[in-house]
Amino acid sequence: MAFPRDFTWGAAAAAYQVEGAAFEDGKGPSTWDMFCRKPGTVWEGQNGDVACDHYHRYAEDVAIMRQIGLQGYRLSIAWARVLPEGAGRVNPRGLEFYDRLVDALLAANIQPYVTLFHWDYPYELYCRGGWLNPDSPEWFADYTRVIVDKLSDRVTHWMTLNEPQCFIGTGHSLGIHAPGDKLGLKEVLRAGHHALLAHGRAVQTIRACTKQPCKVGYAPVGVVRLPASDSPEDIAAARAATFAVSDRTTWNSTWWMDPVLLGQYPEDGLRQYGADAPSVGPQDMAIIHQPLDFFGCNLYNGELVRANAQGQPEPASYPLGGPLTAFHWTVTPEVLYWGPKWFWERYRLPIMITENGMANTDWIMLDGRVHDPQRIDFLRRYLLQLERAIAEGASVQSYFQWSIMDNFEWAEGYKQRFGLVFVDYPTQQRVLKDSAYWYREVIATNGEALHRDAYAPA
Ligand code: IFM
Repeated sequence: MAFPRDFTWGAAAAAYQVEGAAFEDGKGPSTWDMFCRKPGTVWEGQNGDVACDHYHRYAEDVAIMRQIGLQGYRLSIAWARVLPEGAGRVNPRGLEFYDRLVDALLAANIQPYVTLFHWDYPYELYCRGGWLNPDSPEWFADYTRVIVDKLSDRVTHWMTLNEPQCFIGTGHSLGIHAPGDKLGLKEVLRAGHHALLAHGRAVQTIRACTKQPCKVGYAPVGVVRLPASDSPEDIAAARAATFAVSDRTTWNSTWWMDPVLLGQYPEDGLRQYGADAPSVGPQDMAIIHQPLDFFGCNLYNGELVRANAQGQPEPASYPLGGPLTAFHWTVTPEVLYWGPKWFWERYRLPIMITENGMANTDWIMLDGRVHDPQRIDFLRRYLLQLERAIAEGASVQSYFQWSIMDNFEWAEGYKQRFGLVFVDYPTQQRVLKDSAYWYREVIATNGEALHRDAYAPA
């Protein structure tokens, strides 16, 4: 068995996607609260006002996590719940929610893994320029201080930003996520640079303010290209493509990882973005490049690549009729093999898989249960690949399934169901899916159950 004895099996969610209580107890608006109100932004005009009502039902949800046997739960903090204007005034009732949640998790023997920013940016700060404002890293550092002062007597695992590629690219360039902007590349990359500085300032703040030794990381998307075959040429091409900035979008790994983990923007990115690359102040890289304890990485799928006649990467087709999730994402389990392997080789920092999972067409069946064999098969295939990466030497410390329960899937609204737990939104009833019972076995056996071919759900 490759999974280390102290491996952490967990699941994840994010504040705006589950909490609800969007305008309660003094919470300020976030860009997502406002974005959802614009016609045509979210499927069926849905929003996160109620979501899974986790704000009120967290005790029930923690009891479910305990039933599944989770060892860790990755949650995020809603910045505007704690600082309604994003800066300045603290809302004690907002802070108390996270206080209660952390206590409940620890009482259930579940370690909280706290992400400081998972996309719900305070609306008032957005009106002051948001990530484009050069003060935005300091706003984030000040907010971080409030959270760390309150929770670090109990919280020992922190992540700064979730998926900067998405909240910068999807939110500020494509305009299909909050705040819904379609800025030019120069502004997009400037906003991104400020987000990276915010990461660095937050790490400094956590280290300075923590009340006990803690571990700090970061959770970008792992944009991984996968070899179309086992040939050494295709493998080399896929590896090269994984670490390349090959277009003028934000959708790559190294632009967002190299500054944080190596202290510099990648050369090919600087060439690719040219005059649109951000200007880097003399101290900027020192701030961004803080020592980290782990490298969080969200991995779902990867595009296939093969070597052309010159050995250069070129796109390869996904197999005809190959499996697709309900989101129409490809199913490529090897992303949990090549991703951790290559990221470990390049960055030499222990890895946490901070998100992985799939959207499925789940519903409560006539027998009252939610049968989701596709998700069990998906997770089993992916986790076997992760085990292979670990067996070959990649240092991987934990795995967080996305998501503990069905939730608000951003522009897709409630259409996509990623949860181990089914949520019937009109009644807020929770039903454990077959995959939740299966995952319980995986956790209880530290991965041994992955090798049982005919697992019959309880
Ligand atoms: O739901 C999202 C999450 O918020 C960020 N990573 C991808 C998930 C699935 O789309």
